[in-house]
Amino acid sequence: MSDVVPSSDSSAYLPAYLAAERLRVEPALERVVSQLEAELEADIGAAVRHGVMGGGKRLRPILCATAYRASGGTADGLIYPLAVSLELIHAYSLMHDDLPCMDDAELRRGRPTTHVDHGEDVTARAGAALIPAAALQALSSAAELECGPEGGVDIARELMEAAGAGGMVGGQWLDLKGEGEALGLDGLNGLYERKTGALLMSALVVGGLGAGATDDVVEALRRYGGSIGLAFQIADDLLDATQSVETLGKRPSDVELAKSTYVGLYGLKEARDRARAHVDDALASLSSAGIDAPALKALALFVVERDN
Ligand code: GRG
Repeated sequence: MSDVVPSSDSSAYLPAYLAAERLRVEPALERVVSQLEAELEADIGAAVRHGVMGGGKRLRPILCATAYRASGGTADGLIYPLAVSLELIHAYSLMHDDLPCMDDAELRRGRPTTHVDHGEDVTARAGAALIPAAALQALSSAAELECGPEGGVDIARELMEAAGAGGMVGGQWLDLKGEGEALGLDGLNGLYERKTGALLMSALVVGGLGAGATDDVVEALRRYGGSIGLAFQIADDLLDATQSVETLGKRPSDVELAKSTYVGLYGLKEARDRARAHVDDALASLSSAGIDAPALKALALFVVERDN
């Protein structure tokens, strides 16, 4: 099993890989958003467009498509419609996370948050519309990929479980409850695994399932996803503590929200070391299943070395 990227040790190709991937993700997202705009009231559709099409790294669909190829998938044109179902859930989560009843954020991806431009009630409805849209998108694109009825259900279940109470929603709940409290390592890891890690992990698993990968490969992708999920959120803590509002394009910061973070627990150096150790675990998971995927290796490093 291998993917299209020649080598993982050169840092030069990753930006080109990410840019090429985004060029495939954006049109697939545009198709879904246009269809939703046609179905929804104009104000809700406009908020959906703001929340989904406003930039972002597109890491989850890129991980999904990369895992698909690493698992032997070859229908390259058909994986992006499936991969964007992950981004629809991610976009809704950011729209709702930024609402005044949650993090009350005014800036995201360098722009006013969706509710600042479109209002709270419209943003709440637009975000909710993205949840069933994501499930339907996963089911219809799994059918196009000829995953079979069971494969489609497995994919949709994976996505919805990751998004649900045992995953992202549950993690967000812990996050909100934990504001102003000093969480220890176990509390913080449990929160991060659910709030951020579950959806990142499911991006990998959905890619593997889309390719009809063996159980061993899917489980290795799951372990890889779990490790990079933690590394990603620790890197987020590091960025939050070290980068300007302009670089990050978001406000408020964790400190302003009185959140527990790895930086608060361990300081910058140890937090960085711990993030890198999770990347090593992710790479070991790939090796253990014989997955030779330079792009997945490079993406694991990107997760901790990114600057926004
Ligand atoms: C009902 C309690 C309840 C929750 C609803 C709002 C919500 C569900 C979940 C929020 C989950 C959340 C905001 C997790 C943060 C994940 C995270 C680190 C986001 C930043 O991801 P990037 O860096 O963003 O990939 P870009 O902008 O690049 O897409």
